Amino acid sequence: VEKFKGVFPAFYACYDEAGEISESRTIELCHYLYEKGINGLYVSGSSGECIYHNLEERKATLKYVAETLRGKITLIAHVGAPSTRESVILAKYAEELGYDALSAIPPIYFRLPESAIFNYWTEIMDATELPFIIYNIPQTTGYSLSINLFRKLKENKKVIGVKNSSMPVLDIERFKAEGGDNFIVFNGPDEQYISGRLIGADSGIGGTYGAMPELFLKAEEFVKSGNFEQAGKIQRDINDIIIALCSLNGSMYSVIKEVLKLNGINIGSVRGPLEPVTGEDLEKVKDIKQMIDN
Ligand code: HMN
Repeated sequence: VEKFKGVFPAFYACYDEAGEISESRTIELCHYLYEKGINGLYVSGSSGECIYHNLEERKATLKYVAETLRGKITLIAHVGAPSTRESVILAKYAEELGYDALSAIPPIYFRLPESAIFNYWTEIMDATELPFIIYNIPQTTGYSLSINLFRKLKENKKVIGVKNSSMPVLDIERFKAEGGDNFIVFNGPDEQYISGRLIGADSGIGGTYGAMPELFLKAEEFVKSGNFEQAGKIQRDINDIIIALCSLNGSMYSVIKEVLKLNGINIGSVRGPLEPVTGEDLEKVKDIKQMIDN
């Protein structure tokens, strides 16, 4: 379980100027984040725009990241997809590539009963020998993981953790209490990293870490050393930055990608229907970079 502890940026989709997945830019972002000292990556999740990628594009991203960082840091492959069939293909591929664990959202679009959700996750787990991390993100999937289903899933030895992105920090505490010491709970909401860690999360996976890895690594350091005053201060700074990242006319990920450009990392923009930052708001990205650097 030690290798699943720490700060895990959710990896961003890297596009070329034509909007296609870019191998060289994916590799560049890998090196950039790796050199910051992160503990691992969560690849092809929400922040990776996985929902807008076809199977070949998702495989390509999984491959470029694995080839660059396999063996250096912990790699988690998110393989949730519209159909079980596609998820299983991605799971097997991730195993071949040497990923350390799999993770998946519950089924999307149709509201399915818990029996179907259980079967979906179980079929993914049965497809490989890899450990599995449940992904609970009710605000985007419409399904909030129940304690009953959690308990049932936990009977499967492959289930080693949950990435909890629901907003109540209480959910983190409950999953940790049910899961026990060797069970890894990942904090999802970046705005509550410190709170999540204090109430029981072992680690964090987040969509804004990539924009400010230093701040989350510092926050983690302060939590570890018990310096809660400083930890709280960093969290409040982080939250001001997240609110700023969400205040411009493009989607949060497009703003983050503009911030990265100012840091010398060009991974293109976002894929529609996510919207790019445009016009005067592009200028405002500089102020956000300032906030991060200060
Ligand atoms: C992923 O790529 O799967 C993300 O890590 C999901 C993550 O939990 C994000 N949640 C949502 O997008 C709903 C957060 O990191 C989020 O981006 C952050 O808290 C800012 O609101």
